[in-house]
Amino acid sequence: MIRTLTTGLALAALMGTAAFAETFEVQMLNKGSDGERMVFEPAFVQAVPGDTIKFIAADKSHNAEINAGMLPEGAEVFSGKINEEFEVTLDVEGVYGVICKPHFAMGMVMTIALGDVDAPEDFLAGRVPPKAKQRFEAQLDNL
Ligand SMILES: [Cu+2]
Repeated sequence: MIRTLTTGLALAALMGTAAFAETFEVQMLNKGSDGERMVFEPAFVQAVPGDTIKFIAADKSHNAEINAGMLPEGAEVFSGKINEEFEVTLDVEGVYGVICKPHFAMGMVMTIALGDVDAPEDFLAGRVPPKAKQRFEAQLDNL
């Protein structure tokens, strides 16, 4: 009897968590509200497993995709098409580096932190253009 009750409560807690999963909208813009060119806004999202990130093609010619190696172990790579609005639900805790392929060199990047995580040491170990690196570093300062 007690056991059943406990299981029921645990289930309710689980379902409660799912019901409160959030969706974060990220705009892909030619110009941000701070005047910077080629940006994701917001450029940093703090979320928890089960949350969804929705990329909005507010301006044309942008996409959102995981940069090579910039995701937690066991997480799935995602890649949106140019001008495509799409959403992705993330389940693996860690730090995700997202880029717009056409504007990577111009620094169009963003960071998603899933869970209470630190920046991985090798996050910027790959080939990252200077402007993108600068912005990633600023985003990682949020951790
Ligand atoms: Cu872009």
